[in-house]
Amino acid sequence: MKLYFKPGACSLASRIVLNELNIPFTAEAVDVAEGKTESGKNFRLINPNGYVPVLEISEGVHLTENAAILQFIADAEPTSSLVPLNGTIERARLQEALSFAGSELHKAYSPFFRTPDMSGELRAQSIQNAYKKIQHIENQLADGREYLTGNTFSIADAYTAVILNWSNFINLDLAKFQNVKDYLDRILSRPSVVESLRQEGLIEGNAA
Ligand SMILES: N[C@@H](CCC(=O)N[C@@H](CS)C(=O)NCC(=O)O)C(=O)O
Repeated sequence: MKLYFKPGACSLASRIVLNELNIPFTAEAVDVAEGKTESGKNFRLINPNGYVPVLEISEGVHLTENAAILQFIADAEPTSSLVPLNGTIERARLQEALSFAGSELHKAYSPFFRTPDMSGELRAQSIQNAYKKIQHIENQLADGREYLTGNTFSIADAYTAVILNWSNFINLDLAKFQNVKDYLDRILSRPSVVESLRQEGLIEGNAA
């Protein structure tokens, strides 16, 4: 399998899950602005939407969209605790958390990257919108659970943590969300996450 990625982008969630499950993979960086991969391929031919992640499952077979890719990877190891079995309420809960990450939380962070010099009223509104989505996670974690769907780490946590971690890059203060801060710290300290950050050059260190 090959992961097309951009360092630190949402494609990091797929890398975390691949590493968490010790699935062998290769990775190729994409310059999404230029529409070119590291080896010079036209990325639009791989994903006409022009964004990462893309998982190449075999020659010419490409899967896009975080929620689909994360489930596909984790379903390769059905006995792992990263995804519950299909058809169970637990799986539906996981898909609920993945949908929230993709269509609510991720989209609330997007304006900060689309308009990096955003300021004034627009930035204030974007912060309020992001806080509304983060508050939902804060509330979910308020019953003492360690992860979104209970006490085991899942693919939804990989995706959610990658997004929440962007707060550091856009100066979004998480101080009023103590549960979220503890949750993020817990995930960032997982060996698979540390290794993934290292592989993308986001932290220094030697291979695990
Ligand atoms: N709906 C897509 C969104 C993916 C996405 O937003 N990718 C961002 C990085 S986090 C990207 O590649 N943006 C570049 C662009 O849109 O040009 C998914 O869930 O996979």
